[in-house]
Amino acid sequence: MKWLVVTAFEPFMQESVNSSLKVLEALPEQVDGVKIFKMVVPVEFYRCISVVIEDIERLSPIAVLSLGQAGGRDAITPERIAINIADSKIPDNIGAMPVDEPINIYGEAAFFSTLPVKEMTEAIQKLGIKAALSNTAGTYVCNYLMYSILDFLYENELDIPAGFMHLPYLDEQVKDKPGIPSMSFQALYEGTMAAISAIIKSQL
Ligand code: PCA
Repeated sequence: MKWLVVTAFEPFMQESVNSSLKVLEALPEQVDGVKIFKMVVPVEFYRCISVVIEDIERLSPIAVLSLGQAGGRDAITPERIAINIADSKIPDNIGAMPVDEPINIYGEAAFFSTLPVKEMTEAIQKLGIKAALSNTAGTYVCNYLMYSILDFLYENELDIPAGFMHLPYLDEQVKDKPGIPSMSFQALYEGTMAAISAIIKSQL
């Protein structure tokens, strides 16, 4: 059985939904013969990674795609790089707010995504959905999870491609936020499916 692990985050800050979680919940059980293993991750710096590690080891998936919400972005953005720093201006869901803190004091400065980020971006754009390759996943929990997964795979010499993709707000989330960009659920869902197909294609 071939698995693709897809993770998404719980809502955070004052939001009652997270666009990445809405998309995760709607994903089919299987894409192109590969089973999708869905994981919901808490928006907590120090716990997010421990939730995913066990299943990655157990399933030995063909790849790991993590999803998160980047409120304010106007495009679906595969992330190129994760950096070894947690530097937060807002608390996580249990109040932690690390400042200038290395994620792993013995770790590499950064890790590049090992997913086919350009193919993912192009596959989304081909559908007429706005997508762009991003060169920063920020310094909040999403970057923390992306760095920690890549660090774990590197340290354990596991040859599993992994990376992150940020999604804009859903239309319903910006009703009280004038001027802030958003996308329809359909666009976020279809864009994510296109990225998943690109990942699977690269692993065949
Ligand atoms: N987005 C946040 C954390 C959880 C999420 O969905 C981020 O970009 O770091």
